[in-house]
Amino acid sequence: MGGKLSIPLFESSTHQVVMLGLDNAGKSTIIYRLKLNQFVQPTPTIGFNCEKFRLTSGSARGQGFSLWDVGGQEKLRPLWRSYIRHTDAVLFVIDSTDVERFEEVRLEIQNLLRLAELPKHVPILLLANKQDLPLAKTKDEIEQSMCSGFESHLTTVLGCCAVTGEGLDDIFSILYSLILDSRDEVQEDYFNWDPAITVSGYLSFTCYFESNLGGRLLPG
Ligand SMILES: Nc1nc2c(ncn2[C@@H]2O[C@H](COP(=O)(O)OP(=O)(O)O)[C@@H](O)[C@H]2O)c(=O)[nH]1
Ligand SMILES: [Mg+2]
Repeated sequence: MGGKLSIPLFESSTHQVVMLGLDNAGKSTIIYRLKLNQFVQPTPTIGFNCEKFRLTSGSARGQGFSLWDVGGQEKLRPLWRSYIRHTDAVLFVIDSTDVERFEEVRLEIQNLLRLAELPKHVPILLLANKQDLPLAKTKDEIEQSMCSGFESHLTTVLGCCAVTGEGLDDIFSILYSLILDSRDEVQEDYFNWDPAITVSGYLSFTCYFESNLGGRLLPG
């Protein structure tokens, strides 16, 4: 009997997603919930965890995701910088009840955008976690207080609860569509280059070269 040639129906690739957020936001609980489909009481993350997922249904069917759960304690946050350089998306988790630390969250997000130079094509999915608790701020309240200054990055906010799994069902489809939309934007930027700017840049470089460097670099 001859073997069947199997041709994949969907393009398959693995997307790198880094999970950031202050300690106690619920990052590890979310990753366990997604992996095991049950609540696991986590211990504080030292360093990082990485879990791999491959989707078998939904709009992200066939896609792989590596979720990097990076420790959020203050002394570990400088490590975020090295994770965001090669990521396809950021999943930023917020404890929606911890209003006292909202300012700290805002500062960390700003640092991420400005100091750590999160590449412009990397989208951010904010998870307003712990929506089961009575004092939790709603998704809209979190969006209003956290999302100014995000203009250069595609951003979506989702409310969720890592204990019950509510709000996490479509997380990979949403991540996948954010990643695709961001790539489209990068391509548009690339094709929208202005020939006038390129030509004037070339001319000014040529003038600069001839008046400042030419005499010293050209033989004779
Ligand atoms: N009530 C409630 N507790 C949560 C939720 N998500 C996480 N927790 C709890 O918050 C604490 C910190 O969670 P953890 O995943 O370790 O946070 P991490 O430091 O961001 O990884 C743990 O006691 C979790 O059980 C949630 O959605 N609702
Ligand atoms: Mg953790």
